[in-house]
Amino acid sequence: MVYTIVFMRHGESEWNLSNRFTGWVDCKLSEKGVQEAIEGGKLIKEHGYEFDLCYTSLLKRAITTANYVLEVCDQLWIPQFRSWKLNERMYGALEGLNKRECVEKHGEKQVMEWRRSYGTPPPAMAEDSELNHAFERKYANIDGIVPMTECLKDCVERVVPFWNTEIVPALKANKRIFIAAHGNSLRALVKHLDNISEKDIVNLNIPTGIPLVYNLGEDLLPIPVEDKKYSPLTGTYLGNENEIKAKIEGVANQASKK
Ligand code: DG2
Repeated sequence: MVYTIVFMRHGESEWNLSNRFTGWVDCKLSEKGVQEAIEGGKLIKEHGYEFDLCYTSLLKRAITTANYVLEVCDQLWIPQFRSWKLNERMYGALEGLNKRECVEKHGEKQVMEWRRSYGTPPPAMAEDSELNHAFERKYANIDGIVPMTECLKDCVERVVPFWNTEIVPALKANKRIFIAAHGNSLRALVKHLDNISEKDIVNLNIPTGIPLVYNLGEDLLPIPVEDKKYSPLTGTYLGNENEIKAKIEGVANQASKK
């Protein structure tokens, strides 16, 4: 039995466009992001993927992306489930700051540590920040405490249990699944699936709006492939390889000096 699952980072958001750390700030897709979501949907349609369930975060950039994708491939009718556990990682006091300006202020090394290290969270958001998410109605009933900052490890600690308790049983019940989520919640998921080390996950960047297809075996782990196009991922992105690699590079460079 092969279980196929399709992941996609949402299309470009307004804050991706203005190069700001976003985290749990609930910003919209940019015009380009809407187009990316539609194009992602077209690719899914062209490849003939059909879904029974869709999962997203509680953030509108992922929810809207899922809706565009499912509309384009005429599957808007399938049940959709939303969970904060698929949210972007909470970016703490960096939320709202421009990534390049952060580099100018704190240096490339420090910002890289905050963005990509496995275990170092950015500074916590101030309690009195107007962005403090603890008072948002959508987080009133979460099981746990609204985080004031998160590193990738924290993200893994919520995403992987969600995978094990929600997604795995659905896959085992032969549900075909589409997940629209975020750069770092997806990094957390593929780290788990592909058993990527803490050292190697630092270099993994996920592009916006590109479907990422995984074939999983009976053990719900990726079926090994001979040629990993997007190493260390076993999964494959749909679309033009050169364009996808350029987009991945673009994400990596969002917080470089250039
Ligand atoms: C981005 C990821 O999250 O940023 O929070 O700024 O996927 O929701 O746009 P997304 C953010 P980086 O970790 O790539 O800087």
